[in-house]
Amino acid sequence: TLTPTRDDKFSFGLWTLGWNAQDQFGGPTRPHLDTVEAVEGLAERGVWGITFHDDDIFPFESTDAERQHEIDRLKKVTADTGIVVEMVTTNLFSHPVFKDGGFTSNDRAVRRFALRKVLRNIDLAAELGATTFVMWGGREGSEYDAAKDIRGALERYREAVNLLGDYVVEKGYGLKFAIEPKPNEPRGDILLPTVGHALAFIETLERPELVGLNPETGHEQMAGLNFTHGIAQALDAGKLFHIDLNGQRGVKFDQDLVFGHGDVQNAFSLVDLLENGGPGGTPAYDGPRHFDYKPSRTEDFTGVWESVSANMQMYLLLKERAAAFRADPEVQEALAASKVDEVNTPTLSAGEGYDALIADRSSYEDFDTAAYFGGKGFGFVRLQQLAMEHMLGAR
Ligand code: 3MF
Ligand code: MG
Ligand code: MG
Ligand code: MG
Repeated sequence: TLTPTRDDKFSFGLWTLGWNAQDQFGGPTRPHLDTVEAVEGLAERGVWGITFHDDDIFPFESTDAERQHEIDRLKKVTADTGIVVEMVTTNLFSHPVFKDGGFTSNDRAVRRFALRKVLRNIDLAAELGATTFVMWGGREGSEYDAAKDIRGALERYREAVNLLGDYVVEKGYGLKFAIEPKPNEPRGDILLPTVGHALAFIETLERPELVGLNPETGHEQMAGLNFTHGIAQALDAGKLFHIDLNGQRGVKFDQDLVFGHGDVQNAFSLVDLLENGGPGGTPAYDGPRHFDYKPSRTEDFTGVWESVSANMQMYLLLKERAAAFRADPEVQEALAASKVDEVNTPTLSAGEGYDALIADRSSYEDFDTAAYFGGKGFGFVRLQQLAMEHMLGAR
């Protein structure tokens, strides 16, 4: 069934459907969508959770009373609809004060202000019962190599994340952090540009266990990388704390298309990994299926709501197609012929070390390398064709 239910754990950023569609070259093409209307519409469509930046629900310069008023409205509509606030994040990229970054601005006073803004929002995240706090450092970077001491900036990034770790531990909050990598846009180059860079950085923190990743489809694909590979490596490291699903077509600006409306083959392999990549074909990830996309600038509110549903339908459709692919006896035979599962067999036998490997003549001296020239192939093309036929509903 392609009808979403809460059990599917779909969630949306309020900044996605709420976007008023302004871009670098043109103003808004539709009004901002109010929080209460957005949450009600999501709940009606089977959505389970929402996420937001502080500035999505109360403007940057709000008074304490205005801020509280908006928080109360959000609390009421989430209670009325049963929608969960699963993740909260802080906007350290829109206001002019952050033009050279938040945690890594060259200006120390800005860095202290950024930390205070985040600490305040961590309290709000905990109060609303969120379990993940995302950090997308969109302005942490540079356009000019002469303008930024990258090692110093990474030190300051680490100092900031370490302080936030102290805070949540000492306050007893049940929150974990998820860093969201992106290679560029809005900065010319952004720090922690890919999943791999962020994984390496996390290991340098005081509390690496508190910090994981929130990878976004389009962000990896903007760098020409394979998102499914990135997610697999994040899972391998135990760091897939959250995910931003959307669509991107190639190496260009951050398109934020509907999930599956970009590289659909990669979307298929991703859903297959998330849903069937765990032990014995179980899901490999049990967190929110979170969409971070933008309803295109061409759309009116009917189109906005259609795009909301399209994200979930694409996910469910690909999940159904991946299940059909896995269940097909011909696919199972092709997977076996391609030795896809053999990569899970350790290369050394139990207890075998290099001495035994060197003593095994069949591994080298007697190994028939010549048989690989013109010999049996792996059959990967046939396997991919079967995947495509399932994807396109031809099987
Ligand atoms: C930008 C993004 C961000 C982050 C958000 C935290 C505005 O390309 O993807 O969305 O996802 O700041 O989740
Ligand atoms: Mg993005
Ligand atoms: Mg994007
Ligand atoms: Mg994102």
